[in-house]
Amino acid sequence: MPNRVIVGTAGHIDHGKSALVRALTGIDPDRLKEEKERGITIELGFAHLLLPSGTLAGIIDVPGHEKFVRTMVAGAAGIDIVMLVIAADEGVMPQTREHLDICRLLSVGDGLVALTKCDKVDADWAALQEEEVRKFVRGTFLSDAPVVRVSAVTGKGLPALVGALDTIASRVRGKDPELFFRLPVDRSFSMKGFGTVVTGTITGGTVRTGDEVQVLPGGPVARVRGLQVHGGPAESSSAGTRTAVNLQGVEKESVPRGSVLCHPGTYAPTKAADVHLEYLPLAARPLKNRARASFHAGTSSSLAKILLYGVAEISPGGSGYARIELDEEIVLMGGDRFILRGFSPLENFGYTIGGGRILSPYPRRRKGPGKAVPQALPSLQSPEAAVRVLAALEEAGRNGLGTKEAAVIGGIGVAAAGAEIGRLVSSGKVRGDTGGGRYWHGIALEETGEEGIRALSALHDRFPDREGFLREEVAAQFPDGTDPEFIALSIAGRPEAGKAGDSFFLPAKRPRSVELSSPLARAIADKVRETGLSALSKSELADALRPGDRREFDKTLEALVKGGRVLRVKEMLFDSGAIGALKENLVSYLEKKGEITVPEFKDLAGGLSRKYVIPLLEHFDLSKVTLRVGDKRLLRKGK
Ligand SMILES: Nc1nc2c(ncn2[C@@H]2O[C@H](COP(=O)(O)OP(=O)(O)OP(=O)(O)O)[C@@H](O)[C@H]2O)c(=O)[nH]1
Ligand SMILES: [Mg+2]
Repeated sequence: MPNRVIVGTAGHIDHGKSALVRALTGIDPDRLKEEKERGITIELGFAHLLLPSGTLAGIIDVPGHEKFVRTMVAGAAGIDIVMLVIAADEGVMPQTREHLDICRLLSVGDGLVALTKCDKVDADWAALQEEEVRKFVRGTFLSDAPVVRVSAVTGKGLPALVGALDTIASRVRGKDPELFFRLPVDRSFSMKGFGTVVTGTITGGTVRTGDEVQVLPGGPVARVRGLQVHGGPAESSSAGTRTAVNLQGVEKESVPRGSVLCHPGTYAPTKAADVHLEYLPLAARPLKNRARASFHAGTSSSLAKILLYGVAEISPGGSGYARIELDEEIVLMGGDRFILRGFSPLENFGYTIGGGRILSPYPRRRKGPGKAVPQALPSLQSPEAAVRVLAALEEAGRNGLGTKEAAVIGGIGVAAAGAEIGRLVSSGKVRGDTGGGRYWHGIALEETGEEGIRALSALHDRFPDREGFLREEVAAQFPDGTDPEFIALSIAGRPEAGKAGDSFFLPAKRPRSVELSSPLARAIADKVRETGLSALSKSELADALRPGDRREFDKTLEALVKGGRVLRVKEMLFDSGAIGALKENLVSYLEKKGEITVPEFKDLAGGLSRKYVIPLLEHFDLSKVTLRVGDKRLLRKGK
């Protein structure tokens, strides 16, 4: 596979972007009749160019008209290299600026300036314009970029332009093929005999012929019937490649521009995101909290409300953290760039006011966002994936995160997310549930643990007779549907809580424990010991002792059974000391003789009546001392 890059044009209307693409590639990017008639670009145009080094450059030609900036943003979203086209006769114009701002905000990494129409000016003028251009790009990512003088009419300078593109292409860092597959659709049409075809630049992962793909937001699942890459059929296509996908089972109307193709169960569309945004210096007024703007990411856009964190407004040229609330669902990933455009209801076009970076596409629900900057947001900007994943878990709070969501928020592949989470679990900063499907930050664990203790305490107050409460009962005390397993996990780590079987309790709040050294307890224990192996039932014991308070007697007896002083076998109450001694005799008998019959056991127990003999033997079977074979007992292995 040759190395691939995506080159996008940018620049003011009529400065010669499309003419330059045609001169470079022989392909006319203006396909529409209306474009040819009016001599302007309306839709995105596509071409490709094989660079001398063998790198294949996909070219996206954008419109320069100020009414079509929205289309330009969609085109610029996937590009690696910008070719900023400035006509030598006109120089820098409003959309030259706006397009450069957009490329900068979209974090386009590299590019060059094509100073075109040089056939229309003399060399002195061209030199003067070149100087102006250098001043113009100062301080931006193009400050050291080549400025190449060209003419699409005479072809002068084109080889130098191709050479400069090749040099830049060689240092482009490709898009990540480990990410979940995603293709923001920039064109959708139907082709006779093929059905629906969509095109776009794959921004992550790989798609193959035969794959099931989901159209988001809200679209159907379809099958990939075929792929085309730069005019030829392909079995698969990966991140960074312009690709045409022939889809089976969907109409073109259900895959419009702005929708996203992905594999089912990977990305989820969202109506909110936490972001870091930059507000452009040319804006006329400060950006106010709750301002409305149009939001553009990938090839999609939506009207949005901007809720500022920590400040009431951002001055022109400033930046800050914000929650974006979208009117329509969009597919977003951590690290995605976006553009904000102002709009005035009186005109049908807007102007670029800023942009920035998605920090979390699945932000936490917050009461009254706009108060303070959430602690984890700055960490979500970190270049370190480990820091971002930990911050994503902190943000997720008690909802926790699965590995897939962590990958989408962290902007990394799912294998990398799994590895980062594994390291965080080993370091003790993060805990997972037993199935390993969900993970929580230590802070969430701590907070939920505290709330769990309060819930347990309230349950003890309401049900003073209960010894403990199941995790589901504790979970029901939480206002939202917090995962009971997570609640159990968080309470289990608390020193103030105890656990018996499946129940949690607060030792301090359990029903007042019965005093095992009370006179009544001693009387019961003594009586049981006296009767030895000829055990009494509870009512016989009560008759013998005649306790004043029958309820107290019941409680005390239960406590003695629970505490292990009295052994209950089939409603008969034995002294556990006596049973222990009998067990020792039995074991040494079996060690010597190998087996024991019922009559032999009766003798061993000192001629005990059959009423006790059978239940006791069964007790030893059940407690895995003996093994019954026919009418004999053998010693269990390991005893
Ligand atoms: N003399 C001369 N004319 C040029 C050159 N490049 C483009 N033109 C002319 O400039 C006009 C606009 O060129 P386009 O390529 O359509 O400009 P564009 O930047 O694509 O315009 P939009 O897509 O509408 O923003 C056309 O009439 C071209 O023939 C050049 O290098 N020299
Ligand atoms: Mg054009």
